[in-house]
Amino acid sequence: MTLLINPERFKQDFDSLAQIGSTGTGGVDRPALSPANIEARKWFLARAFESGLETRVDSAGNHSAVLQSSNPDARTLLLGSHTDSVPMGGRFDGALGLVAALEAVRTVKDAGLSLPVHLEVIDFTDEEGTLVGILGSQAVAGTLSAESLKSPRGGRAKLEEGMARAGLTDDGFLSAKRAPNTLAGYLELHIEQGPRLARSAIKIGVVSGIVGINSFRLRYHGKANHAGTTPMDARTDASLGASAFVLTAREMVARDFPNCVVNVGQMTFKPGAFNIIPGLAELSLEFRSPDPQQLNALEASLLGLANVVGRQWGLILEVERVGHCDPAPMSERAQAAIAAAAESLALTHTTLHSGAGHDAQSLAAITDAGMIFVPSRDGISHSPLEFTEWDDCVNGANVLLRAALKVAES
Ligand code: HGY
Ligand code: MN
Ligand code: MN
Repeated sequence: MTLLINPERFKQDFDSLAQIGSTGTGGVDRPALSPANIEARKWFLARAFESGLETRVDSAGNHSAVLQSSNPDARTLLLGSHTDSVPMGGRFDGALGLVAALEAVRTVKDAGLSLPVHLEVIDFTDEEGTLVGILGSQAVAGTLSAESLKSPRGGRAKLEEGMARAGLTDDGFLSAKRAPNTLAGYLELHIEQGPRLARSAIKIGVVSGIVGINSFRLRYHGKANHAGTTPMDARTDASLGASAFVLTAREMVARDFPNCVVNVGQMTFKPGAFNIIPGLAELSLEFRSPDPQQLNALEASLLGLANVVGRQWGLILEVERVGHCDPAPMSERAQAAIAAAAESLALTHTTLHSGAGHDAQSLAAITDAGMIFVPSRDGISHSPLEFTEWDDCVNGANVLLRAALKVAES
């Protein structure tokens, strides 16, 4: 097995995609179903069509490029990732994996290989959760609930806006499930988004499992009042409870859940004026654990803490669950194929767990799912500073190609 991707064509595509929604500072701003994300998906289908691949869009808005097997009853090996980004994100997160998958399938087509599987490159809708989170892949896995569409972490209004722009419906999302017996597996190349590979100078990460993520919107209700005339000891200031919660939550997790993380990415005070004591503080709470039981324990501790802090500051706490995805182990079969592919290219590799969420954790529910990591410079991601050396990108794409051939033949 000596097949290699075409690095020039791969780079040309990667750079073209990075122009769509470019921040001008090295990153991209392509939130799910935004005009920029829709433009990126159109670009993907056009490139796939030019390459002679069959293009499809399913009822969850997942965009695909397919290289059919000569056997019409063959199962499908999915190679995917996502073109949506976090606001002001990096140009590698998601995009690298999708363009590498397109390049790998084109390489198979150019080589005239006849495989016992259909190869399908797939761009999943809203991986990042600016609307729901791993939305398109949950739809394919059949694990998406109607509930999660009603109160998504990006807000129902923003979800409806994106759905209208892209011509999507709740029913469409809920009817996009693929039958597990039609699939031969799922592979995804992705940047590590952390420092481990870069620090160890190891070239390839074989992902063993992916973290579980829960999200809540917390609202602390206090009393808006005059910022100048209200005595300091007579205030019911929502901002104080919110701030106390953020600081104590961090201390608690570092102390009691050292292998977990917690983040408050948004905090809004209302009415929101210089001279009004905030009557409402709204926080976006997200926390992660590699273990399902621990994720539940972490949730109980954080919500318990949020209640105690609310009482301490005389505030009423409102809690709304806006997201949940289970931790997922990656398939041994996929991990073995990835490790063998790395060895066939004389690339060092190590097994590691993903602290980032990915579409692969949805697909793990219905098929053999595997992920390949390549190093992130200084471990930075979800920032325009996100960067991976191009040689590492090419290595990742070649490992994806060869792992796909191994999964296809096994
Ligand atoms: O948030 C994450 O972990 C991933 O980048 N979507
Ligand atoms: Mn990603
Ligand atoms: Mn991301």
